[in-house]
Amino acid sequence: MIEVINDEYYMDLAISMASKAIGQTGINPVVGCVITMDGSIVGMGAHLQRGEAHAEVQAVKMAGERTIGATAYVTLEPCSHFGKTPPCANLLIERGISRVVVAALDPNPLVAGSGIKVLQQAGIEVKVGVLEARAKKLNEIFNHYITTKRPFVTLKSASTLDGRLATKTGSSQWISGATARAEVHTLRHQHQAIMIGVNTLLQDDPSLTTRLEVEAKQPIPIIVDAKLRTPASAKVIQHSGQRAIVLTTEAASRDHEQQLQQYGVTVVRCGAGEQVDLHAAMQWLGEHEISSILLEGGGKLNGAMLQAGFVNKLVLYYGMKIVGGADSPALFDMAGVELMQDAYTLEEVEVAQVGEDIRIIGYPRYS
Ligand code: AOF
Ligand code: ZN
Repeated sequence: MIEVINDEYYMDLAISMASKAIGQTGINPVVGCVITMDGSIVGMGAHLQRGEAHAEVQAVKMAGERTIGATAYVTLEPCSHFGKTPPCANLLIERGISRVVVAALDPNPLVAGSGIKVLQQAGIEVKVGVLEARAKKLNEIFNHYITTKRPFVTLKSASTLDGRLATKTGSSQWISGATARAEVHTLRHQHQAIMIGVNTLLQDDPSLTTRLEVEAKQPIPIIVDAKLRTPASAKVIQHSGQRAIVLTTEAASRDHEQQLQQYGVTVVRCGAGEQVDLHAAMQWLGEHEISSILLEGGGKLNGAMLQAGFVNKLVLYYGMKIVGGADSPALFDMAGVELMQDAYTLEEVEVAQVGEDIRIIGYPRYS
């Protein structure tokens, strides 16, 4: 195939650079920038870490003198505000860029179109919307967090074809094959935190670490534990790459809280009810700059999070197995809806074969 060289061609390169940085920019977006002049690429850059240079700054640096009359391709609208770094829109103007091609607007209320305006007022030709759908998906986490101040939650599961997480005796290894299990570690790398229920912790004692062929980012373990039953000896407390957060209620034992704190655990009391108040929990996590969570179940927590409207995306692996059993743990253990028309439905569904398993990705519609 011969790829025709046009605006999409260079934007594709910028998106590609940004996409490899998913998971490493914290609450910031991933952004890529390519600068071209006289038919050549003269600068490239990506935003790699919060607090560090924005993509445009990196690309301009590489381009050096060759920015006057150049075109800049940016996956996200250049910023117009003073954050941890000065505004990129001003930088592009100062460096004499004459044309800016943008994939998607920045939903950050501090920017939201004003970056484009600043460029246009300076007489720069601006084109918006090149590969926009891809660019928006690339920053689905950032776009959600910056507008709601709550974490983006991806629910990941491995279940049988009949929607069970284990057999009636609790046997669960393995439902999905090696290829699917390897993908899960990439998902862990790409999320800031990983959430499980205390029942899963007590049953499986998982380590919740990211294990890849290369060095990977370790998510913060979050345990939803109303009665504070998490033992200090649990692997997530003793061996995880990051200090755990345990979400509990007012009634939880102060002594046990102190014991967990000795291991660096943060215990957060969310509500005074029987269950952890998920609204309070999500609020707290958002305020503490956790912008993404990989939810790895159990069925009760999956059900509660879905019912509360906090699940933004589903990545469901189905092993080609049927186990039956009325009491086998279900993927969504919740009261259930009365009528089919009240079912939770998924949008933008993607189905793929992954090794011997099927992977379904979708976005729940809440209305
Ligand atoms: C861009 N290019 O590469 C990025 C942008 O705290 P700061 O200074 O890093 O600013 C963060 C905000 O800037 C972030 O919320 C988003 O609106 C924008 N990010 N903008 O032009 C970049 N990373
Ligand atoms: Zn910027």
